[in-house]
Amino acid sequence: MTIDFRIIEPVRSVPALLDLARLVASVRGPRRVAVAAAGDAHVLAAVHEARLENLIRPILFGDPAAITAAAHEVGLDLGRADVRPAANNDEAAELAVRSVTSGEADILMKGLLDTAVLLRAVLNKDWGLRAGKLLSHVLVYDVPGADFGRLFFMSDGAMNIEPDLKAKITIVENAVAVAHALGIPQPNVAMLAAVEVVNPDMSTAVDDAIISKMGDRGQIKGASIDGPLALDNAVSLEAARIKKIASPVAGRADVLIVDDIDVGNVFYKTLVYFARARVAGVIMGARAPIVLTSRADSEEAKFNSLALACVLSERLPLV
Ligand code: COD
Repeated sequence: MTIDFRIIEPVRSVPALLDLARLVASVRGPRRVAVAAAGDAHVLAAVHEARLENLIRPILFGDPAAITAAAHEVGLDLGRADVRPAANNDEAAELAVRSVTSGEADILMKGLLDTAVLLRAVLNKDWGLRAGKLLSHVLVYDVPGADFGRLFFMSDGAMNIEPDLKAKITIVENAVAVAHALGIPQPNVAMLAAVEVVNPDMSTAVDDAIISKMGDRGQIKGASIDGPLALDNAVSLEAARIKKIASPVAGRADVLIVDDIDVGNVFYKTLVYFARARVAGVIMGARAPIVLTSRADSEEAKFNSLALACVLSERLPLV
């Protein structure tokens, strides 16, 4: 049985995303997840939870002693878990990536290793997960208690350090692809800057204006794009009205595109630490979804990210 994603209701919250992941798993069965350097207590706890919910089947790559010790830290008995020994983190990353490349696993997940080590393995020209496209990170979040009534998508706060104009175009496309997969066929994309006028001295605003025009001309499809917009008038109709911005995107943005990794990373951590946002994150553009949470992320964020990757893995044809 296949799932017709065109008839999926728009996903408006992280709990609704989890429900969609459960629906996908109930129809298509659990996804296989290759965890690189799996000796991390919170990663194992999230993986265990997703396994219990029958969303995934994990394959744990790394030092078996470290994996067992991390499991004990959170009271888990690994039982008959599929543990694949690796001599060090580089080898764990390579084996996990190869497991996805070979088709054994559907999703790659980062465990206890440096982000750059995993990403370099992902980008390896011979056995990595490149699909001829820029890879970028997409954060999906909602803010409980706020009255937006929708999910937001923010990119890129975790992979591309200082994307140029060309990279930003793919960053938009990757984020839009996630929105489509969650039942939002024509998301509103706000290209964020400090201002909502095109100041020629501000390179972010200039890039935003170019991408916005590309959207108008249909060069970027499946989304309504506007920018530059400041964050307030991107998400608040009232702020957009006060600033007299006539735009279908202003105040109604679903997708928020930031200029560089510093803005995106601070944005993300502000959401989590000051606003208690519910978050899920994934790297898009590769041959399979990649779950790349950081050590300090909660077990819940890791579980949510696995659920998001499960939904997306249904929609990403292997190249
Ligand atoms: N998508 C596709 N290909 C890429 C990408 C990308 N995003 N980035 C680099 N490449 C390709 C390049 O075209 C090149 O062929 C090769 O990979 C190497 O490129 P370099 O020399 O620019 O790459 P590296 O190895 O120096 O750096 C790549 C990283 C992804 C490791 C780097 O960009 C990085 O450290 N990003 C930040 C990750 C991070 O620390 N995040 C923190 C928050 S979790």
